[in-house]
Amino acid sequence: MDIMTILPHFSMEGQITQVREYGSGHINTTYLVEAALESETKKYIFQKINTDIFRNISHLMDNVTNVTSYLTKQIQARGGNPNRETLQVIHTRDGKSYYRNPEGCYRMYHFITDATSFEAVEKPEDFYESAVAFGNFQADLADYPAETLYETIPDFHNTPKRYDDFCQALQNDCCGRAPSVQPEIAFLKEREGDMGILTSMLEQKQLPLRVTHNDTKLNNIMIDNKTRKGICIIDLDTVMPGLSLYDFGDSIRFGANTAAEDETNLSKVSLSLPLYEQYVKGYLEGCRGSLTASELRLLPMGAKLMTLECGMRFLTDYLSGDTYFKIHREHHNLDRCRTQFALVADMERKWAEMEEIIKKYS
Ligand code: ADP
Ligand code: GN1
Ligand code: MG
Repeated sequence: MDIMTILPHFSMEGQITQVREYGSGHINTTYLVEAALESETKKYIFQKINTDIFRNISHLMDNVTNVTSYLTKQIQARGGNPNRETLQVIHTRDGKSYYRNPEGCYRMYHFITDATSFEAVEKPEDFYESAVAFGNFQADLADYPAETLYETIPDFHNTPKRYDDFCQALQNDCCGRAPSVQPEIAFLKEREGDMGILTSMLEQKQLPLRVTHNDTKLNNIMIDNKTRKGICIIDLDTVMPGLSLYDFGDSIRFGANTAAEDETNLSKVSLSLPLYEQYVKGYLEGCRGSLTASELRLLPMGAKLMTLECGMRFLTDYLSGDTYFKIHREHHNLDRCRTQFALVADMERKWAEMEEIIKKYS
């Protein structure tokens, strides 16, 4: 891809001075672009969107522009700054939300300055603030017309469907890796009965379908460097109708783990109950009392199933030859799978405490 021929299609300002790969997302390829104006440097985020994973980019970008326009109005109404508090799409010079050439699809956002997306919790208060912000995000979108959102990845958090996909990959075993992952396969099979707990409650209308983010890892939120508040939720590719338990669960999976998602020393992996508690407190505040009794009761299950599902997705990708998640070393997806399963096992050990903490704040 020749970036320098693609960038001029976007309505960006200034003379480009630097382009470098940026961030550590597993899906898109992200660049920071710097451009000089007379007295300032402008920064932009430029992304090659993963078109193997997102099959309809026009629908995807319609979701992003519609959700960010909706949020912009709400932020303006409360006197906030939409340029810092939500993503802003930089359109192409012919007014489109993305640029397509034979090699792929590209988009550009304003860069949110003086803010950080963390790979791990440095201060518990930051995790609390991220929880408030993710809760607020859900509350802000409570009246968004959900039926107008496209499902950018169908069945994204349909855990039983993810299990079927895993079984299929296991049966195919296209890389001959199955014999080396017998303990991981057994771990999943032992928990087969848990997989459908949330989806069947959703089907029976015992849990409300909401507009949710669906990918609430800590590095998908910008924390303001000065105020340390969760200022902007990013990575809106998977904003779709979903369960609040998905958003809560995925944040716990990533942020309340005492180790990195790809840690190889599994003795470092555990659920930090103090971080879990900070998140519960912040998320419930951010949701502003909107969660039902069933949602509250099932928050620990959200954390467990999102962690189990993510581990299962890493394992499925490992069995399928690492075609979905970006990997940076051999067996990376297997390492990731193992941390997730170790975390699930620790949650099961700490189940009573996890439930107790929910009771304390509801
Ligand atoms: P992926 O889907 O691959 O995770 P993201 O959209 O999350 O891609 O972007 C990857 C990283 O780039 C983020 O974790 C964040 O650090 C950075 N980033 C993305 N958008 C912005 C933005 N508008 N301003 C500043 N940083 C951003
Ligand atoms: C991916 O895009 P990113 O890196 O924020 C994935 C999530 C996984 C996560 C695991 C669209 O998130 O579902 O939970 O990796 N996103 C997509 O780290 O599949
Ligand atoms: Mg991301």
